[in-house]
Amino acid sequence: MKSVYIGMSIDILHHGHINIIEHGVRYGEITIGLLTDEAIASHKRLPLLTYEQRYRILENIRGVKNIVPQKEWDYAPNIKKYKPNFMIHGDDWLDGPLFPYREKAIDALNQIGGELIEIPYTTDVSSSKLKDDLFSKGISVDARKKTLKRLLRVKPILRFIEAHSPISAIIAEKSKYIDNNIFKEFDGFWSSSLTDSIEMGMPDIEALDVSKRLLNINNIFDVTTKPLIMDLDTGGKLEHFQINIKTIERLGISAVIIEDKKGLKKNSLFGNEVSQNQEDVDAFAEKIAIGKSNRLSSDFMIIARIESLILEKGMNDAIERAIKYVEAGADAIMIHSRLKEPLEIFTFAKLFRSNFAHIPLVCVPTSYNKTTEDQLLNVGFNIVIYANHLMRSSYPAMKSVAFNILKYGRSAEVEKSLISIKEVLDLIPGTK
Ligand code: SPV
Ligand code: MG
Repeated sequence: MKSVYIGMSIDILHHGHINIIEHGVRYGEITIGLLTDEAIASHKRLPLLTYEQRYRILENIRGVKNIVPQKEWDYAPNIKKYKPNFMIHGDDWLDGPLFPYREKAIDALNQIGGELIEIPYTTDVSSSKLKDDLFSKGISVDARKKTLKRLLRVKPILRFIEAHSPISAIIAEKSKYIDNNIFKEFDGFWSSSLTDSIEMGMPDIEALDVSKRLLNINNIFDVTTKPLIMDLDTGGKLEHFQINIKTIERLGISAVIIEDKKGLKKNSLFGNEVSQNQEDVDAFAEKIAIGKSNRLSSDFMIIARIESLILEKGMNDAIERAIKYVEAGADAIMIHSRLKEPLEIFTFAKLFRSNFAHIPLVCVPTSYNKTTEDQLLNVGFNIVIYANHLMRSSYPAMKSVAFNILKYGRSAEVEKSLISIKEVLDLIPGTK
């Protein structure tokens, strides 16, 4: 009996998959290389179903003899490992983003004396289209909330971007960068105290109350499907924090970040230029513990944010606090810095990693903005937050248009810098 290898994700099973399997059976005994969540997330959105769930579906399909994990997007490592006589693939990779993987697969097959069989792609169905249709209907509260922990398990580094309104969140959710075999998108949203406050014309001093911020997040959730991390400032009074945390989790928010400041907090990027004080380490550890005990599920994360570097208290203070906060139950640590160079952030990350190999580490590279995600990943960060960029980009655009309408006494001159009315109609389904 000859052996046949087919690589598949089967997140949404459809007749296109069955066509490939039925075709494969004619050539021999089928081994499916089931793409792991990690492999899929390296090139696409996280699958709806986990590896285990997809495995269960697959093992019940006629013709499937063996299932092995395909741990990379690339088929070549498994071809070399399992040495099949044939590999079956749809002919949809003769050009486009999958083409380089075809070359690699052919090369691997040549090395082991295997043969590639390409069959006509089933054109009346597309997994991506089915998925887009599903997501256009929204996502359940629970599924959204769980996504952050799932992503942390399968992706080396996550990128979150600030969303201060539903439209900014739609832009954040839909932005994609695709080039050859690079695929990038934002993994979720940051609800920033700074930009939520600015959006309301208020200072970033915890004056905007949590209920108004949650109303905004609820509106964002109405029109998006990605997970959200909420900046909860200091968390407020212990008694209020306990109550708020439950409401926050019930809405489907995946994590809150609370910062170890007390009294009237000011924005961290001002550091010691303004008067602001750090909370006592034990008092803050207790706040974390109280937050943890008020969670509704383990899917929800409480992330402790350390302000020692912002307030120039030194690296030792930062690390000591990190240790205490993790011991108190913090699910992750955010370290903040307002320096233009990443040296102190890197030093902290290395020290932190020597104490804790697996606790996620979060950073907000607003000031050290030349530092790349790859560099941050290399020193041990797991989440990068672009904390205010959509708000900051909209402001100069609006200001310039307002100015130029005044200047010219008409709007013709600004038209080229605007989204067209046609694009506005296409942007939100149902507008036309
Ligand atoms: C925010 O976005 O509100 C933050 C990050 O807390 S920072 O503004 O850098 O303090
Ligand atoms: Mg903030």
